[in-house]
Amino acid sequence: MFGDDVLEFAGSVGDSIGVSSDVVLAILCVIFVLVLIVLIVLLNTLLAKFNVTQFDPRDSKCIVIAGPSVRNDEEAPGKTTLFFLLKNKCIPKYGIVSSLDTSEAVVLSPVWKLDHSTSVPITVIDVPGAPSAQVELEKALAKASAVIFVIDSRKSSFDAHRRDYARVLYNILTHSVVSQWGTPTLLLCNKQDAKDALVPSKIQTALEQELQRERASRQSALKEISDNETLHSQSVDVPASLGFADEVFEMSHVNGPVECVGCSLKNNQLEPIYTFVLSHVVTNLSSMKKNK
Ligand SMILES: Nc1nc2c(ncn2[C@@H]2O[C@H](COP(=O)(O)OP(=O)(O)OP(=O)(O)O)[C@@H](O)[C@H]2O)c(=O)[nH]1
Ligand SMILES: [Mg+2]
Repeated sequence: MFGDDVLEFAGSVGDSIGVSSDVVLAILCVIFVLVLIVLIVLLNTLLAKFNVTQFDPRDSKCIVIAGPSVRNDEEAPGKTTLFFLLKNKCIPKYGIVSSLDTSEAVVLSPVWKLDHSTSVPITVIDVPGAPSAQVELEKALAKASAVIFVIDSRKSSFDAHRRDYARVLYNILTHSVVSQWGTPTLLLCNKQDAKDALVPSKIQTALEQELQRERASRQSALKEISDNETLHSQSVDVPASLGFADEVFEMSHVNGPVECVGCSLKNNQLEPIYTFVLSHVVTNLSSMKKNK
């Protein structure tokens, strides 16, 4: 068999170089182990280089509420308002102040039913929009199975903060886990009750244009850095880019589904959120259960 062939081979090599077959066998074993180690290291390097994760790291029952923070509380998009509405079905009487910390709650809704029977508990995380919460946001996005990006639709507010919206949305859509696993994202155009509220389709188009600008400015900054680094012959880690470099950016170029809907949280309009979570989170749980 194969073992006999190896012994015979070790014997003949041993005879020809004047050592015992045991020594040849020991040398062959060492070479085999070394080759194995080199192969494992090479495979690991390749997987890390192409950012390949073998398993989905996301929590299948977790959604994240995100969006920028603004200086003026009146113009805050309404992330925490949404969080309280989902959690308590009402907004606190004492009002809401700008968030400093991440909040988390397990929410049950009669709409989020698995196979028309059991209500599925969903963990909702409200991450403050302040730049100091960037690390918190990255951690939350790494486990989110859906993201709700909240926007103040009022023209005056949206026009004043559209660059902030694009910057934060760009970071979300190019987050390594979100882009690799195609995490579904809902662009929630809140405050539709206001007279000057922009319709969701207008907001989506404006964000697409702004994201394209953001992409161009990041790419030119990156090129400058990489030119400098090349001069000093160091390698640069290239962050994920959004969409296709040579095409005008559209939300449909994003790896995961992106939906854009309007609502007024002030008027308790939670249907668009319930529907989104039902079709992108709860329905997936149902198919995961069937595949078990
Ligand atoms: N007109 C109107 N105002 C709303 C609506 N939803 C929320 N607001 C108001 O908009 C503001 C939103 O505040 P928050 O919910 O704290 O906003 P946030 O996104 O959590 O802000 P940060 O925590 O600072 O990042 C509050 O003053 C709400 O009363 C809405 O549907 N219509
Ligand atoms: Mg808040």
